[in-house]
Formats: sequence, structure tokens, C-alpha cells
Amino acid sequence: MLNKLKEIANNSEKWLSQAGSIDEINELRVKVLGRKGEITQVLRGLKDLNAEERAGVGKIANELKEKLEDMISSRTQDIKGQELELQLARESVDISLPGLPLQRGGKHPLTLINEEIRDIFLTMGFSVAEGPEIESDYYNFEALNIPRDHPAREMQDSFYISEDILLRTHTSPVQVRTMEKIAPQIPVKIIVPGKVYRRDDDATHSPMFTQVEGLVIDKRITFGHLKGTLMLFAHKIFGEDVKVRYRPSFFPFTEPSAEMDISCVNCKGAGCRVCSHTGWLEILGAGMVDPRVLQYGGYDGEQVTGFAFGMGVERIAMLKYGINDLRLFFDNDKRFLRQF
Ligand code: 2NM
Repeated sequence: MLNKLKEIANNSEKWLSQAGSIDEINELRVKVLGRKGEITQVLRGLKDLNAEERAGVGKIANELKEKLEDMISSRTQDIKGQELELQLARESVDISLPGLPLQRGGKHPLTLINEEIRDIFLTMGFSVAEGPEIESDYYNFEALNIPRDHPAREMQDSFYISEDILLRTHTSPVQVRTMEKIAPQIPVKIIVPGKVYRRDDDATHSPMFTQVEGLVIDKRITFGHLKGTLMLFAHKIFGEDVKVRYRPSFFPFTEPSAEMDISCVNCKGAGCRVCSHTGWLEILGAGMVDPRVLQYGGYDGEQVTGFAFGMGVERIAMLKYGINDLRLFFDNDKRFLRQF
């Protein structure tokens, strides 16, 4: 039996020194110390020995058992430590590696132009007004002197939601709403940027586009104020060297009405494809607010006068940046957007 114990001790030590995992150690624990383990067998066999032998062998067997338990637990700790080290090494992150380059975003060209237009008018003392994109027939047409049977309605073939509700075809309804809020106080001096909707779709027309309109109402506002304000705007946005001209035009909500051209930004007025060989580019419409519109807004056309104007932001951006297809603004192609 003593030999058997010695053999168990030797084999166990060898096993432990070679064990590389917790599983292997557990295997040894079962094989030697378990309920049917080798030492357990020896201890069970003690009953067949005489008293003297039993005491001697029993002591040695129990000592060996304790010793093996100690060795197993200390080896277990060692291996757990090693496994932890390995796991940490495997999962370690090299924080000194350079990161992925950040894709820097930028502002959309329409946003840039919008901000530029807004800043020019803010500098001249205008405020910014906004309003709903879903409008009533009254604010979009009626109060702007465009009655139901007026041919100007056809030009802006609209998106109707119901008989009396539609997507606004211009931002002018916001001007009427603003007049209603302020009247009869003066002055009114606002610009109204925003999206508008018309049933149009080709290289120069989109069913949704962006407008900036403006309105000034005060005592003795004249066509001279209109000309000076819009000329200054044209010079700020297209450069001091562009020439400006006004041509008579028609809008239902202004009288008289005019369109403002600038000398062609491409050929400086010599004539080219961009300006259809005229040397001029139309950039906005304007006029003196019709007294009926002032009246709809709550003002007395005998007491105050006003001028108003409107422009398409996409058109301004196309001329300023030399873009030939309006649809590029809405495709969200990064190759296009990155250039601004
Ligand atoms: C334009 C041209 C001329 C305009 C008029 C008004 C209002 F509401 F005050 F009557 N807002 N915008 C106007 C005038 C717009 O766009 C080409």
C-alpha cells in the first residue's frame, strides 16, 4: 500500500507539472481524490489492515491527500492566471494605432447661398420670417390678388391636398401672414426663405425648389428704394463689377412690376450660351406691392407703400457656381456636394 501511495504521489506530480488546462487538473482531481479515486480506494482498504499498519498508512495517505489538494489548488491558480494573461493579450487593443480618417461633412450649396442671401439682407436691416408649406387657397392666391379664374393660377399648376388646401407655390403667403400680424404698425422689412412646390420637372425646374422673397412697407417707399436695395444685393452676391438692369414685367401682386437682370457672369455681357447670347441673366422679379394686397394684409394703400421681390435660390446658386443642371442639387451625389 505504501508503494501504491508513492506511485500515486509520483504520477500526480508528473501529471500536474504537465497539465496545461483546468480541465486536465480536474481530471486528476477526480482520478485521485474523487469518490472512486485512487487515494479514496486506499483509505477504504485501511479496514483490512491491522491497527498499527492502519495508523501508519492512514497518516501517510491523509498527508498525501492534503498535499495533493494543496498542489492541485495552487496549480489551478497558476493556470487560471496564465489563461487570464493569454486572454488579455488576445483582447488587447493597440491604442497607438492611427484611427480611421473622419469623413468631414460640409454645407449643401443651397444652404451656403441661402445663408449668403440672408446675411446680405440682415445687414440691410431685414428680419427673417417663416411660415407653413401647406397653405390655404386664401393665403397662397386670393390675398395675393390671384382670384380663382385668374390665368396666373395655371402658370403655377399646384399640388392640391383638397379643394382649398395646397402646397404653397411661393413664399408670398408668409408675407400676407406677417402683414396681418404687424398691421397697422410700420415698418415691415422682412425676407422669407423657404421651400415651395410647383408641378414642373426638367433640367431647370424642380417640383420642389427654394425661394427667398422680401417685403418692405413704410411711409413713402418708392421704386427707387426697390432699385437701390436689389442693386446692392446683386453687387454683394455677384460682385461689384456686374451691371444691373430692370425690365418691365407683370405679377398679379405688384404694380408696377419689373424683372432684374445682371450682366452675364460667364461672358461679362459679350453674349454666350449661358445668357442665350443676350449678355444678360434674369435673377429676380419685383414690384411695388399692389394696394389690394396691402389691403388684404391690413394696410391702407393711401397711407403706406411697399415693394416686394422674389428669387429662386437654385437659379442664383447655378449662376454663381456655374452649375448647368438643377437636379444636381437634389441627387445628393457626394462628388457634386464635395466641391463647395
Ligand atoms: C415676386 C415678384 C414680385 C412678392 C409680392 C409679395 C407680397 F406678398 F408682398 F405681395 N411677396 N412677394 C413678389 C413680387 C414676388 O417673385 C418673383
